[in-house]
Amino acid sequence: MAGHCAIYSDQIESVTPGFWAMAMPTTMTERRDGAGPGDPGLAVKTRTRTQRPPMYKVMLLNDDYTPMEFVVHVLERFFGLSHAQAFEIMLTVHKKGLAVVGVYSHEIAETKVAQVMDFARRHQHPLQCTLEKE
Ligand code: TYC
Repeated sequence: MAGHCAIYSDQIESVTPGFWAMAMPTTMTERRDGAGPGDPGLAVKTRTRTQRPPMYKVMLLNDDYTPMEFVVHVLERFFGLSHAQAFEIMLTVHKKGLAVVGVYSHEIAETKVAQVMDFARRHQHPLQCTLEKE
């Protein structure tokens, strides 16, 4: 066929840089910096946003039966609080109904809740501990 020539890309060893860009329709060659095909133009900066992992509040709930000293002990043992800090937070839970006792990654928060719930159950106290996404 006169004037017709098929070129297959796997038959070409090397082409001038920009060859394919020039052959392509403009919609395939538009650049964010507005430079034309084969034009080195300006470097385009891509902003990468580093996501912080979600954090979880661990909360203690009040009830009418768990002894105050037991709650203070739980706060010292599982949340690393001093006796004074533990007593203060226990009183906040007692008066307000609940309090945040710590903020952790999901895995650590789940572990704290499981430890407290298990410890309370083994001592036959109804103490409840939950987590909530911040
Ligand atoms: N309200 C309980 C009492 O009067 C004490 C208590 C405090 C219980 C905090 C649970 O998370 C709690 N013995």
